[in-house]
Amino acid sequence: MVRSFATHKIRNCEEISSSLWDFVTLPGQGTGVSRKAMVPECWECSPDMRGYRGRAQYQRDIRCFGNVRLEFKGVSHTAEVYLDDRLVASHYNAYTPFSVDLRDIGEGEHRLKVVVDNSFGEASALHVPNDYQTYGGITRPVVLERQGDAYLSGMHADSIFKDGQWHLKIRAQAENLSGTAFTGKVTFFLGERELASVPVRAEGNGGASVETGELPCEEVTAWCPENPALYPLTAVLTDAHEWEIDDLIDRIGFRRVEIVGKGIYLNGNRVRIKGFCRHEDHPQFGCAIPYGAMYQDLMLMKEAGANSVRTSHYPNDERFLDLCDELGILVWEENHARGLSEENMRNPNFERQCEDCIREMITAHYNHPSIYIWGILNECASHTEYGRECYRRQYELIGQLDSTRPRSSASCQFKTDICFDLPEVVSYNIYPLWYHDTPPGEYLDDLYGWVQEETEGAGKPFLITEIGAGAIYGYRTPDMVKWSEEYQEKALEEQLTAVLSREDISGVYIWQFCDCRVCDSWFSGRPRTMNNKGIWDEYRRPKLSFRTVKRIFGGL
Ligand code: ADA
Repeated sequence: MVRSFATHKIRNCEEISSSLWDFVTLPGQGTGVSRKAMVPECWECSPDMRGYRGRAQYQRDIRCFGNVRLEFKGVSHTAEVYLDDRLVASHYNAYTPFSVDLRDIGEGEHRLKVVVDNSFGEASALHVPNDYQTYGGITRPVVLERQGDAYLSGMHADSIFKDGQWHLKIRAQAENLSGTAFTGKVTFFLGERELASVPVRAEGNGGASVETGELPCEEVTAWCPENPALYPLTAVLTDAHEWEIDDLIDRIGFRRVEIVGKGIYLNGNRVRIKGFCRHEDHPQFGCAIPYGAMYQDLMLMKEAGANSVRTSHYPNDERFLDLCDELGILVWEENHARGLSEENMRNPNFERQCEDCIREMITAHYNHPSIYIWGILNECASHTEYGRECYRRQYELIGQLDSTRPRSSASCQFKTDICFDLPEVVSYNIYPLWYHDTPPGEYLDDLYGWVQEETEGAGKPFLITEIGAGAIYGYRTPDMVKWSEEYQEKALEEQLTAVLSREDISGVYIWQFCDCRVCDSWFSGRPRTMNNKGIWDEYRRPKLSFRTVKRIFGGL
């Protein structure tokens, strides 16, 4: 499945993943592999591809004709797409979707090849050896669609509360694949109810956007964690003959996120974040986590009493966000970056790859009510002038793409961050009792005081976006030493109490939900070549600290 609901009734679309494709490793790396492979997958999860870093090719035949659109929800990390040996698309970044329009395809079988590369190097500024694994493969679903001469390529909706009721303001984009002008209209429905109809005209081989006014929506229920009410929003494209030629179905929630003083507010109620940072990682599936396993992760978080998840450190699978919408779990979603130094940020590909990721993330995920904030550049060089200019440009781009959500960035630059004038929310990753033994309350007061007295982050909401400690699952000892489950539980007790006892602080994300694979080169500081700060281990077995987190978060 591609989403947790059907995104079209008129458009002919078919998921061509969830199937075996032909697979072969490409020359240049060890002995070759040539066999069938499951799509989606991470190739490292197959016995003959453990640790493979390089290029490989997936191939299958597709039967199609006319105008065809291929959408890849995620390929890790660089893709080249060929149809009948002609390069038709390429894309960088495992965590964002991309698509290609193919015109006037002749009737019959066509050969689809996807060359995938998960190697590191100068061309990859964001996928670098890091404290998480970069896998290889077609890791998310692939969709094949039939297009007419014109189709709807996107739709964003803003819910607005005014004059005592909810309104909806919708923007949609139409694409014209023919050489002559297209005229028609776009009709919007909330559920079965027609909201508005807007004329559209797109020049040949061009596009056109349409926008409604603020449409009153009586009798709708606000989306909130306690009652995550969702509504299908449909756009139907009709041509000059009134024929319905395409449609687009998304799902929305009526809610508003506001910053008032030091508070983050949802529908007028102050939010207190109690969350987990989560990598898309699993010992059997890598980052290609099946839908059911995503659901189980979220149910474990709810059992612990969490109300939010941080997609550390990249945009997540759309199906996971669908589940957060349905389960009422608030999401901090962020672009792809972790711990990149100024030198890394000076990679000539860095800025373009970051901005592409931001555009693709917001374009694809805009309508998810569960996303309450956009994050950027986790622990990058926000303490240098060069780094600050990158932060400034990326915050500015987010503001252009979405003016409805606050922005932030998880900083680790203790008392040296120079970017707090830029975001709406100030966020920090801190590890008292792990990387240093300062008492959490003392460390927090010192840092918070500096932000309030010395920076332009004063008076803004303040989030702890990472706090935690490591524990090897099963390592039990009364000695209360680091890496024991007992020590992790004790550290988290003090850390979470320190954060949540300070009413001014808007909340906390525990690093991290479960243990995850890290790159081989990180083995020295990471026993098992894993990041072991999970409250659950990689098989989602709870460590001792789960009971303490559950008590403090107010779990079931
Ligand atoms: C940083 C980083 C995380 C993880 C964490 C740790 O805060 O943002 O990705 O590496 O440190 O485990 O030390």
